[in-house]
Amino acid sequence: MKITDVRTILTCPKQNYLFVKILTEDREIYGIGDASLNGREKAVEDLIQEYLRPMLIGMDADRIEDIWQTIYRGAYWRGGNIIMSALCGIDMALWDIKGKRAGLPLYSLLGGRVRERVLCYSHVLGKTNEEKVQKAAAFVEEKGLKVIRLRAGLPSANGTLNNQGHQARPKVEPWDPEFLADEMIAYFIRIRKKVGDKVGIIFDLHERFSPDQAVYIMRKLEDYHPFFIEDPIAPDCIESLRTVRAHTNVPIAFGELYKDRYECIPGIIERLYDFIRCDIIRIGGITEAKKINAMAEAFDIKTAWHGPNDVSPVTHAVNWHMNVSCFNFGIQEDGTVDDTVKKVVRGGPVYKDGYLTMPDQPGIGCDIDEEAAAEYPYKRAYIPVCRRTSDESLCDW
Ligand code: GCO
Ligand code: MG
Repeated sequence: MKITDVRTILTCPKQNYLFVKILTEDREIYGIGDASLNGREKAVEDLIQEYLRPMLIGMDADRIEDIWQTIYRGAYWRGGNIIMSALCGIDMALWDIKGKRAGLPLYSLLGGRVRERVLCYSHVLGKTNEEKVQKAAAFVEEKGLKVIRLRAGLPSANGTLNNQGHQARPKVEPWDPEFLADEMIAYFIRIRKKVGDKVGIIFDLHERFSPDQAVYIMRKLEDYHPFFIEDPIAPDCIESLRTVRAHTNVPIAFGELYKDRYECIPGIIERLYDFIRCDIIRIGGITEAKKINAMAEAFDIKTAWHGPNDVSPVTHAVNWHMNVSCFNFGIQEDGTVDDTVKKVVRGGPVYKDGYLTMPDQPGIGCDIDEEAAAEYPYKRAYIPVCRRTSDESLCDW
């Protein structure tokens, strides 16, 4: 079945998203994918429109692997966030088409169900850590959560949503890793005491600490049994991850910033982490995710795919299909989808009592209302940057 067009839908219902829509010679069958790269959406759109669309028109939509390799290797210059995000938008849309043609949900194409529902965790939100400590127990109770997630940061951990205005430059947030380790440890312990021992607590250190600082925090938290510590350090130096791993026995989740399977390899074969948590868009989509998943399974590493509030329901749905069909699933991050986003994107996982489910539908099971999307035009927005209050130097956000 030939590809007849590749369209991009750039929209900002609360958050900028870049969706891909691939049309085929069967007018009834099209695929939807997500190519959103928070803070750099237009660069991805240009790559798709200027270079990928012309070469994809006329290609056989059934040949997902061949198209993936052609985009990845065929350009000679390979990898990186912009290329991999574009590749993901196309890859997801092709899997969606394959599912619709077969009349089967994506999970079925991936091997079929191995579980009925998907254990998930939610972010404890609030303007200050103090507010989060106060709210945590009620939040767990009301939502029926089995696992919650905290983030190291000051003052708010509301992520990057609510970017309603055009931004001329990134917002600057304060962060002093040298002086805040003890405060972060105390924060975790206070939450543990509030929610009790039965609730899992994930602590996302968000690449914000150096290896020595991360080890200091993690060792102090060993007795408070974190579900896992997420991205304790930046991913750039594998030796640093080896150091962290060697000095603490707390479970580690890693890889939110990885861009392909090759970056995952050293950590997987040395078991430097217990959970791999790539972002499915960043690594080039379902085709790459299933390869990473298979490598991780062989080394007893579980999955915890990236899926916060600023990820669209299309990607949440893809995560869900992966989770429900892969043996080595660990847990899934569940982003609350804003009501405005629901006007633009239909479908996606449904939350109930700590788990996610999705109704059976062919393909990924999501659609974009293009008229609604047009009512929320793109607004330039950046991911914030962190600077130390002490000397104003830049540190990892
Ligand atoms: C997480 C993440 C996110 C990212 C965000 C960037 O949920 O684990 O670290 O909150 O910061 O997705 O756009
Ligand atoms: Mg994270």
